[in-house]
Amino acid sequence: MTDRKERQREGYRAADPAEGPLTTDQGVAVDHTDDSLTVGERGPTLLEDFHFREKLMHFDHERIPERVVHARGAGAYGYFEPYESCAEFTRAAFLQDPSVRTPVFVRFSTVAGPRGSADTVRDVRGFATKFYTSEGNYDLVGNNMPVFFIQDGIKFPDFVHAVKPEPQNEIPTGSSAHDTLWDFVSLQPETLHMMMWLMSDRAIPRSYRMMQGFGVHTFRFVDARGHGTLVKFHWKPKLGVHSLVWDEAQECQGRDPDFNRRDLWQSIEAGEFPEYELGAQLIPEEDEFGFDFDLLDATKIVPEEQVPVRPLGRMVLDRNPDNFFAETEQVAFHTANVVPGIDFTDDPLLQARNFSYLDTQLIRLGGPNFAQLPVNQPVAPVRTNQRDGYHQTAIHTGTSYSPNSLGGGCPAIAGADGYAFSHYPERLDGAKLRKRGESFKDFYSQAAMFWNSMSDWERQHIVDAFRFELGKVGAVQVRERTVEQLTHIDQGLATAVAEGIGVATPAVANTEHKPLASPALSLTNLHGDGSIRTRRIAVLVTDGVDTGQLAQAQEALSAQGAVVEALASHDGKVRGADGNGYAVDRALPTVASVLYDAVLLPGGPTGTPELRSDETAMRFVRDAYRHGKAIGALGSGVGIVSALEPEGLHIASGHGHVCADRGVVTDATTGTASEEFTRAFTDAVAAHRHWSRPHLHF
Ligand code: HDE
Repeated sequence: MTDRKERQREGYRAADPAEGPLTTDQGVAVDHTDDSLTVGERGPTLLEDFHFREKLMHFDHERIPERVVHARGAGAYGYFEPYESCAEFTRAAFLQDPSVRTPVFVRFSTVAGPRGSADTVRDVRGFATKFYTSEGNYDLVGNNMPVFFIQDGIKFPDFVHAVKPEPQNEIPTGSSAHDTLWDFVSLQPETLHMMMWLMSDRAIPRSYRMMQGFGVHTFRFVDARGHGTLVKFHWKPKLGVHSLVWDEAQECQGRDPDFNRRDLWQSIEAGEFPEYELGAQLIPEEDEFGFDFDLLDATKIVPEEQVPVRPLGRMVLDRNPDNFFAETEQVAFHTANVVPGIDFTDDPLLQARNFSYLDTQLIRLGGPNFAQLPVNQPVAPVRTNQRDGYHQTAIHTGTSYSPNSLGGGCPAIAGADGYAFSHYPERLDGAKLRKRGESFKDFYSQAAMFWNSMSDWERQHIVDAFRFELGKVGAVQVRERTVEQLTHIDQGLATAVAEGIGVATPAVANTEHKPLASPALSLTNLHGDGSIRTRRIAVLVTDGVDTGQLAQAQEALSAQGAVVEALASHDGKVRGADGNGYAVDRALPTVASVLYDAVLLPGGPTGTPELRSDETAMRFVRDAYRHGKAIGALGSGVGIVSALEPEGLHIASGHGHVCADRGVVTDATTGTASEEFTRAFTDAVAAHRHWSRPHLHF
């Protein structure tokens, strides 16, 4: 790797331990690290055992406080390159030259759960990017949802206290389904738009590689002449936006709590680099007040149909970190890490963040020198007058004040050559007051817009999510108040939720809002490149499997970038119908359908009855079916699909005929996996889920 960040990291990699003996922290060689120094074989441990004491002392201090929010995350390095110069809007150096790649580090996270919590909880996902630009670090600290729960940062401690586990018993872990959160929501209606997103499938992404990212706030681009343009940032994943279903997400929490983290790591290791397009909604300053809402209100989006997203460039994540703690845990993002050409607006949430992110690192990273940590170090030269403090690693020489003559006046103040950051000279005038502006007070229109923009199945999932979450709330008045709030969004939604949680349907609210909709919000319109790259396809095999047919199908799917794994009741090999051994990738008891995107059932003269009597295998197929996943069956494998009794589905019966019906692709022909079959199965996998399937149950 040749990028500047990589060369910098290289200088920090600790020497390969294979090259010398174990030593103490002081470099003294150690010949024994398994027993402490004692008086006789059974006597007390001696204080003079400096190796033992140092080892324990260090171990005792291995943990640092976890992030108060976004504690659980996973990170990766990569690069960003613009498609063309954005000089028309911003002078930011990293957005000028398509031939210049800027190194990045991205950390994805959940918000509410602690470091050891499960990945697939219902939650917002953080999407924080550090650009190591030639002009210093720029951090775009976003989420996978474009709005936020609150409008003013002063409410953040209240919101976080409400969403975190109940204080008396720290239950539930990483879940919003409890009384205090919904109590807060029902009393603070600005949360409702975000709650709609949280109850939607956006809150259970299939993969960090398959979710959008948003800067959330309105920021400001500034061009070389000092002219400003308001901007909203968007990340779009190349693979499209895809989610799990709730039942599956819950099972994943037990089957693989590292589901999203593992997916990111494995994809990068396999050379399947996650890719996202950075886009911007650009709004001329003179149009700032041309909307039905306030651009400074982070609980609102600017509909893409109103202001299209202009593609700016692409980001590719191509390297996993070397050390989780050193890099992913110690990375310190800060919304105020901006570079010339990018500036803030007066969004009160953003203003609060500009204080909080710097402040939080002091407790988390133990002092003011965290910018010296390798992952946080800019690749741009750093020359400050900051000195001393905990964990100072630099040996500064010379003076550390300005102005000075003894140090030759260094470091000098940047000249007017356009290199330095200069704050946007926004004109402001007003009385000091604590008051939420009237332009922030419409809490329901965009929540309703979100609801209006959903397809039927997305609506059903939202209703189910509300029922699940409120169904875990003990306080009846909180359930009632929340349903009452929902009537301001949509009476049908409120009624459906009320019926599920046993409270009376409240009277129709007299809120009036325009019947807004934004098709860009529905997952049905966010399919990405439509490929099956990195999709995990399970092939269930037993002795007697038709290996020829299987190899054909496997080859065709792998050629399209899918990850195909053969699963059997045991590890090792199964005996194919041709007598040859066929390698098993994983034993069924160690995996589950929820860890795959699709399942393929190959044929074989003796295979099928055996598989049918294997309850683990049958459950695998049943789960894939009810979670809406693609199922392919060949030859006698078709019998397994029929055994599920999927009422009303067209399933192949005779020879040479491929049936594809709502993601169930069957071909009863023995011996070959036809091109027609693999094409139909590929399409079914690419569609992600098949919601119109009869009797889906989540
Ligand atoms: Fe954060 N947030 N936040 N947040 N946030 C933190 O900073 C905070 C908000 C986001 O991977 C903390 O270093 C306040 C919005 C991400 O390291 C802390 C407010 C958005 C991450 C903090 C917000 C975010 C954080 C905790 C309201 C989306 C993880 C640890 C005014 C645009 C970054 C840390 C990582 C982390 C404060 C609201 C995204 C305490 C006060 C809105 C992705 O500083």
